Amino acid sequence: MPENKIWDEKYECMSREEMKKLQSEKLVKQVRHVWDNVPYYKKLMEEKGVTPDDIQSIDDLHKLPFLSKADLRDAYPYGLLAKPLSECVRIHSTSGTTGKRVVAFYTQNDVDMWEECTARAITAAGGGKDDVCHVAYGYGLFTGGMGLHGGSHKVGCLTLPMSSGSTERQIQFMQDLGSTILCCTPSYAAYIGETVAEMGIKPEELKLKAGIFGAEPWTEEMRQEIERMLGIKAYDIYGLTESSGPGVAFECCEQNGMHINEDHFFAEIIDPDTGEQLPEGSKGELVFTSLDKEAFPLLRYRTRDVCVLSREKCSCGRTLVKMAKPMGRTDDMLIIKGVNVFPSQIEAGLLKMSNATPNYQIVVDRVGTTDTFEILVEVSPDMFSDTVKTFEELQKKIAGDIHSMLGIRAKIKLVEPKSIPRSEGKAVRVVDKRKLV
Ligand code: DLL
Repeated sequence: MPENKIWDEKYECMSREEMKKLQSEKLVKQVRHVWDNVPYYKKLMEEKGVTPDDIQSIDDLHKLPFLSKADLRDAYPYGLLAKPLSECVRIHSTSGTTGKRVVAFYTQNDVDMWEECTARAITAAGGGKDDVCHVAYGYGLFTGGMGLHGGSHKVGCLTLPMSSGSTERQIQFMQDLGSTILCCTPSYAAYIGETVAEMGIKPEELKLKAGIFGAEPWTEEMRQEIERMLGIKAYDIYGLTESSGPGVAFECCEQNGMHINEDHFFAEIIDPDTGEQLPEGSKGELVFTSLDKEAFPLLRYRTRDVCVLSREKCSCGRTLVKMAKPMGRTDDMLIIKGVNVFPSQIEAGLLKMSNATPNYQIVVDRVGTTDTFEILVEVSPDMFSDTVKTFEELQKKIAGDIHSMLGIRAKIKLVEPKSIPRSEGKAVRVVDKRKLV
C-alpha cells in the first residue's frame, strides 16, 4: 500500500454535517450569481417557476432546471458567461468532433480552485515536493495538460510539461530526468509501456512510481496491465471541460473509486429518462453543480456519464463521496442488434485473455437492416508467430466469451501487433459506420 497523503484535510475529511452546510451556503450564493448574470439560465428557471428564494439549501437543488450539452451549444460562445470577459483569464474547449465545440471560461479564482482539485489528486497519488511530475496529457485547448500542470506546481513537484506525442523522447526524458509521476490518458500510458519494453528498458530502470490516468473509460484489467508494464500504481482521475477539467474526482490509495471534490462540485445521480433524483447507490446519469465557479458556473449539468455514488467509509480518511468508474455514457452507448453494449465491457473481457493486448477496435456497420459487429484485436508478438491452429483457437475463444458476455455474436479478427493506430490522446475504440449513412 503506498503512503496515504492528503492535500487539504479540512475539506477532504470534513464531517457530513459541515459539508452539507458549506454546500448549502455556496449553492444559495451561486444560484443568485447565475440568476443575476446569466439571462439564458434565468429564463430556464422562470420557465420552471423557480426563483433564487426557492433555493435555501442543497436539498432544494432538485427544483432547479437541468443544463445539457445542447444548452451549451445553443449559448455558444458567451451565452452562459457569468463574469465580464475582462475578469476572465483563460479559455478551454472540449475535444468533441461533432457539432459546435463547448468553450469554458475561467477567472483567476476559477483557475486556482481547479488547480487545488488537481493538487489533491497528485497528493493522493503520493506526489510531493520531491517528485518529478511528467505531464503527457495534451496541452492547449484540452484541459488535461494545463489542469495537471497547475496542480503539479501547487504541490511543488518539478513539473515536466511534455504534452503528448514523440513517445521515445518522452521515455528518454523519463530516464534522464527521473520522472516519478506520469500523467496521461490510460491508452497513452499503455502505449508508453509497450514502447518502454520495445526499447529494451525494464520498468525498474525508470523512477516512475505512480500514474494519474483519465479522460477516457478504462477498466481494472487495463489498470493491472499498465501497473505491470510500467512498475507503478495507476490512479484514476475524472473531470470534464464544462466543469473546469480533470480533478472533479480522483482516486486515493484504496484505488477503488474516485473521491468527488464535493466542496466545489455537488453530484447527483438521476434517471436519464425521467430526470428524477435516484437514491444513493443507484446507477444512473451523473449530474454536477459547480458550487463556486465564477465565470462559467453550471447548475445541474447533465454529464451523460453513467455512474454510481457511494458513501462507504474509505480507509484513506477522506469523507468525500466516491464515484465508481463511469460505466459508459447515456448517449454514446452502442446499441448493436438491439443490445446495449459498453466498450468497457469488451475491453475487460479481452484483457482477461493473456494473449490479447489492450489494443482493440470495435467496428459496427449495417448491411441492409442488420447490424454487423466486428472486433479487431491485436495479439502479442509471440502469439503472432504461433501456429494457425493456436491462432484459430484464440479467435474462437474470444468469440465465445464475447457471445456469452453480451448475448450477441461478434466477428473477431486477430490482427498483427501494431496494426491498430495508436493514440496520443483519447483512443478511438469504436468505429460506428452506421452513423455515416
Ligand atoms: O477529458 C478532462 C480530463 C482530462 C479528465 C484529463 C481526466 C484527465 P473532456 O474532453 O471534456 O474532459 O471529456 C469529458 O470524458 O464526460 C467522460 O465521459 C470522459 N472521462 C473523463 N475522465 C474519465 C475517467 C476531459 N476517468 C468526458 N473515466 C467525461 C472514464 C472519463 N471517462
